[in-house]
Amino acid sequence: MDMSCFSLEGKIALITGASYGIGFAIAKGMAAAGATIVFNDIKQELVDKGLAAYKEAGIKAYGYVCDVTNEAAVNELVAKIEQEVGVIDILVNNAGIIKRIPMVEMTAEQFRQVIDVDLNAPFIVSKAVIPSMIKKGHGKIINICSMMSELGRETVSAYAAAKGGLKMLTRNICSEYGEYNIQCNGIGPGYIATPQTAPLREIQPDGSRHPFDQFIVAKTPAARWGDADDLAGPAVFLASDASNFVNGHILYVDGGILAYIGKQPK
Ligand code: NAP
Ligand code: GCO
Repeated sequence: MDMSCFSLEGKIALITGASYGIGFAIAKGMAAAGATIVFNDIKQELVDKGLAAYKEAGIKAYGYVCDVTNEAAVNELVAKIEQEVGVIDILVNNAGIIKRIPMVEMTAEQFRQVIDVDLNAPFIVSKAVIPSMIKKGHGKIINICSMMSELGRETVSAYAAAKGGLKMLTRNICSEYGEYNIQCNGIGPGYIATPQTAPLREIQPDGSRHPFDQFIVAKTPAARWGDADDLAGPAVFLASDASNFVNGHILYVDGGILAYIGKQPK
């Protein structure tokens, strides 16, 4: 088998919200496979921080300021990228937020904010890039889903609703645009050590590990939190020609947590 099917040489990848965290790790992996990296963040200072981090990693990335919930700004961003870099071959809808609030204490506005970033924005950005992918005759869209695309837990009602919706948006883009050689898949990370989950890993005043940290390690067959770099290989696979007949699939990269009922407490 010709392994060049895993190469991303000559491909342009837009990873949203990729100044750091999972997006940054996925971008590094795609760059290593030959892709040209384009990313955005909400604030110039974060774009600058991201550009410096990419440069330090030996990657010449293109960074733009853009709030992915703003459709006009996203359309402008895509047009600018097409003009300055080229047509986007690979889109990773990575930008996301979470608000951990008990549902009955969460305001409708807070719920909407999470849905806006985690579900509406992937719709907006995908809609902006698909026409050019159709013209080009191919495209890859990777939506960063979650364990919460399958499971619920206390305080994450908005996030779970968004990520569950993102799973089905992934399947619908697959259904609607598969005939144009566009593959739309999801990656469902398990619990990954990034700024987003830092509050769940804080060392307690008595020096012990956070109870949720202990819970997740016990619930994960790999017996560890994931590292953002654990997601790079799966992302390269879904961005490459190696996955041209994989469509509408959510690839869980979770150390086995979804497969495991959990240990009997000692
Ligand atoms: P993170 O560390 O909080 O990074 C999120 C990134 O998204 C930041 O760069 C953030 O920029 C950006 N962002 C947020 N709102 C944005 C907007 N409106 N427009 C543009 N950029 C925006 O999160 P992460 O842990 O890397 O997670 C990345 C993705 O993976 C998210 O979709 C998350 O839901 C998902 N995920 C994470 C885990 C995990 O355990 N960490 C597991 C499963 C899925 P700012 O810094 O400017 O806000
Ligand atoms: C939480 C975590 C999770 C992870 C991830 C798991 O509060 O439960 O933040 O939601 O971010 O989505 O896959």
